[in-house]
Amino acid sequence: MHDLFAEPQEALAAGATVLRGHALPVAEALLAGVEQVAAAAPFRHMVTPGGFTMSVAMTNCGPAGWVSDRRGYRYDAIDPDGGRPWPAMPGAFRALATDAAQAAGYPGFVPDACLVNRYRPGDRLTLHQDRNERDYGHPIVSVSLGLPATFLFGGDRRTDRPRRIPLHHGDVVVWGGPSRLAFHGVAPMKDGTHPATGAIRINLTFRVAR
Ligand code: MD3
Ligand code: FE
Repeated sequence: MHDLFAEPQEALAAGATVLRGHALPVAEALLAGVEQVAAAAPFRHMVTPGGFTMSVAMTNCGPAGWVSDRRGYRYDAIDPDGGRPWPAMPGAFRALATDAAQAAGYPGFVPDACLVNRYRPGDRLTLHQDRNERDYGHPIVSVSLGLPATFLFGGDRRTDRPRRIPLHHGDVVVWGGPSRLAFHGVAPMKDGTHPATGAIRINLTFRVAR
């Protein structure tokens, strides 16, 4: 049983909650899971529909994987690089996502998709909305591991000036309700090393895609 009052819980915006350090007790297990997933479905740089290669490297686990290519963005059960289903979602991943969602007020969250993002210094994610999921009634749970990042949290329009939110190793953010379709991104990563990952940030993003 997770103690709701044992850690700082910041309301970022309506429906969005930062759980500082929530993943610290399982960080090593999560990173071991990332190694396992990447052994079966290696990190790759996807291409956007507009023809740009993303600086962030990605892979997936679970029944539905997020993919991008010249044809568009979508979820697919098959890894286009390997031609096989994405690796299973490690139990520790699903348990953490369900627990964090519950702690933020979203009971019964069972993700079918986990996108694993790998950032190196200089990498960034430009402002975007997550709109490839069927039902925006489900929240998104994100877990930060390794190097810190500056998360950019905007509004309903791309032109709304984003807030800058520092995210550190072990932080978990749950985005639901009115925040679910907010524009967001990650500022260019600074140089550095982290004891758990070296010069890398890993972000796990859990979704109900279908
Ligand atoms: C706010 N990843 O994979 S996770 C993504 O740190 C993505 O790798 C970022 O944006 C990363 O699509 C941010 C946090 C996140 C995810 C989804 C959101 C924040 C969100 C959806 C709506 C609002
Ligand atoms: Fe996103």
